[in-house]
Amino acid sequence: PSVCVVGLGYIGLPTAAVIARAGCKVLGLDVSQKVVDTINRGEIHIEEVDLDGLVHGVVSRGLLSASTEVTPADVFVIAVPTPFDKNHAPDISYVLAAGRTIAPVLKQGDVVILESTSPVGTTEQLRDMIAEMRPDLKVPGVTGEIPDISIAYCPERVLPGRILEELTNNDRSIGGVTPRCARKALAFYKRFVRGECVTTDARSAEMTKLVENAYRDVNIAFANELSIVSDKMGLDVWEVIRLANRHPRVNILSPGPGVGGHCIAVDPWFIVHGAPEETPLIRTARGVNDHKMHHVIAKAEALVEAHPEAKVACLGLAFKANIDDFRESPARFVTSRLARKFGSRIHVVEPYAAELPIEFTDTGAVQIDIDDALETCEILIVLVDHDVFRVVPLAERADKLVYDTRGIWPDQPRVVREEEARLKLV
Ligand code: SAJ
Repeated sequence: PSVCVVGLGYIGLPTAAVIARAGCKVLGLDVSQKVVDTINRGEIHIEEVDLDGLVHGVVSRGLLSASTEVTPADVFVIAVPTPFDKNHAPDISYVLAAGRTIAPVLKQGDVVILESTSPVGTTEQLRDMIAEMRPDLKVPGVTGEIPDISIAYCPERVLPGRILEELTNNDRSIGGVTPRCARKALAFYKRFVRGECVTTDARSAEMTKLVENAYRDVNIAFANELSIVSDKMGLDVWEVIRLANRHPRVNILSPGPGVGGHCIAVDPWFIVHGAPEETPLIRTARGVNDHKMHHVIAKAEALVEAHPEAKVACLGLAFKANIDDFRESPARFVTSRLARKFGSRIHVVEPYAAELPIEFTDTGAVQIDIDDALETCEILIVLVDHDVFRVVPLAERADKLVYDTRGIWPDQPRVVREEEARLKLV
């Protein structure tokens, strides 16, 4: 079939490329002319492991092209952002705009699939909008008649940094507006997904996606709460978690400087917004994870203030390990706060960044590499668990004052806590 992927961002572009690799002719649709031009040159505008080679290959073989103008296709895959507003209410306007764009070119037999993370009921809203715009088409689930088109919800669940691998290997939930729609979408995903594809209804599939990320958020919140409790009790949270995880039915996640990225910190709100009275746990978990970042800022500031002569290295800006994605990153936020407060005392180590982000301009903070940091800085604040930091041997950091928010150096002498006791911080 010919496929149109609407939205060529972090999910849409890799998805379009993988579908093209499976032999389908794919048109990628995006509102940005710049993005369209980049892809048509066989280049990419986002960073993801191995994506550049794949896009270059499918574009040069004529399987993938990009445009700002929609043309008819057999399958439409919508992968546009669904942000939230300042009250944490989901904003599905990009989904509806995508629906408005494709509605005029829909024809009998077409399959429309929504992949964007969406509040429960969005796929049906999309269906209703298409029905309104195209009274000539029989849409599924409105009348008992056999519909002209199929509409389904199939969330992506890929992990940034492993997108291409997970796109093909992960299991997929495929939620049809009707069972027939689910079967049509299933036949499409079977073309390029090696994982198991499980069919369900659209609302269950929408909720499943939100639940997966809320589950992770709640579990990270548990770890983050433990880290704050352990601080207060003078315990090493990493040691406690390591030991607890030896229990066959316990698997605690890792504390960190807060939860970043564009999914885990956002999606739980879609559940809370849909059922505010029934979601105290999910809401509290969000609060715990947001609070953790401010706890880290306060501790780091106290440490830096207590050593006015010391040079400080902040290790990592990315939102998690081994990727060059700096959006919604607690590490970046913590470091920029320190840079604004302490200026040229702050040295930023981020091997995945060519230069410091814009908010560091005029702070006086400078970017250095890990070797310079180990040579010149007395305080090390670990904010991201990049492998390049993890492998620094104890001999090179034993005399440093370390605040390790990720627990990458379990063998580090417990200097910070002693400092804190002195500062009456705990
Ligand atoms: N984090 C911790 N401790 C942990 C695990 C993660 O502090 O033990 C932090 C990370 O450092 C990061 C944040 O949480 O700041 C999120 O990272 P992540 O690796 O948990 O997730 P994302 O945002 O990269 O991708 C998630 C994945 N969802 C789940 O694992 C349930 C991915 O499969 C989804 O496709 C993606 O969200 C998405 O697009 O929804």
